[in-house]
Amino acid sequence: MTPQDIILIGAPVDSGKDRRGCLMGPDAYRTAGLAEALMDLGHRVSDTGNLTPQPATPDPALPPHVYAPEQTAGWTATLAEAAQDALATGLPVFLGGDHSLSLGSVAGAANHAAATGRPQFVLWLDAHSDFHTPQTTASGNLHGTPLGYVTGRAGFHGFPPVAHPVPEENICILGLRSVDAAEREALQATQIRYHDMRVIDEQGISRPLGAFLDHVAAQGGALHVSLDVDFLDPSFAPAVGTTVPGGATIREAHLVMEMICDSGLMTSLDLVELNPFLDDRGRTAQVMVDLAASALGRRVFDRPTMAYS
Ligand code: B3U
Ligand code: MN
Ligand code: MN
Repeated sequence: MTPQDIILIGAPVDSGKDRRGCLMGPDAYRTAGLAEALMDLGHRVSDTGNLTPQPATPDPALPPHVYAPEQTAGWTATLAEAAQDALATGLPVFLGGDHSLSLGSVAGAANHAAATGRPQFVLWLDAHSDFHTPQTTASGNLHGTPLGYVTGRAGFHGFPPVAHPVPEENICILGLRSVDAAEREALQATQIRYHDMRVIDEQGISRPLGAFLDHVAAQGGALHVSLDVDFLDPSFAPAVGTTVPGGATIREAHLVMEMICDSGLMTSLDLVELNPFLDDRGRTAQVMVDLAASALGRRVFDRPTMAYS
């Protein structure tokens, strides 16, 4: 892979759910050697340190059970700006932080894509669909809402307006095995490509992913990849608050990352939901670092690029 300017952006977002610990994520990735792994691949790597959220005020129009909305709204504004700025000079990797950081990282990426005349695409690797709005979430946890926000669903009172919603048909979700009823109903009415673990069991992971990557390439798109720790099976990646058995294996996850790398399409990446407080001697942090390295060029042997669909 040609050397990239990679910008590590620490985003210790911990407001997207009531269980604490994701704020330690950025330092766990640093400790597990993310920058060194990417430099070993020949990339130029800078670490901007950790962001802090802008102040924001709670909006009374939000349902009262929504957890810490003003903090997440502040993070969203900060992260959208950081994403847009970083994309002007390189490939940002957001070190989360819980998945509510993606309200900002994806919105900012979409702003950058619009400014450069490219369509924005999103690959969501997750056990959950994260397609709630503040009105449909039963838990009140905003880490379950980023795809709702960036597609422009209504109800995000007090959050920055989404200047460039990501078109539904530009989104692919892989790894689903926990979808709430309200999300399922809403998702089924969209053009989003969503694939649960049954599809992966029946078809393998390269079929649905390859078809999506071919589509992104044909459209000349920019691709944001959002990797939730719980995409992986908890037996390999225990450091996450919302473990769901039956997830992707290490091998499936590396194949996903290698295919993303071969496609040459990835323009930004989130590493989210790592809770180091729940980890087992850093093994989940290490798996996430290894997956990021695969997405950015680490491999055993080169192989010719091929179309999958
Ligand atoms: N859909 C549930 C669970 C959940 C979503 N994202 C995570 N968990 N990590 C909810 O609370 O919205
Ligand atoms: Mn998620
Ligand atoms: Mn999840």
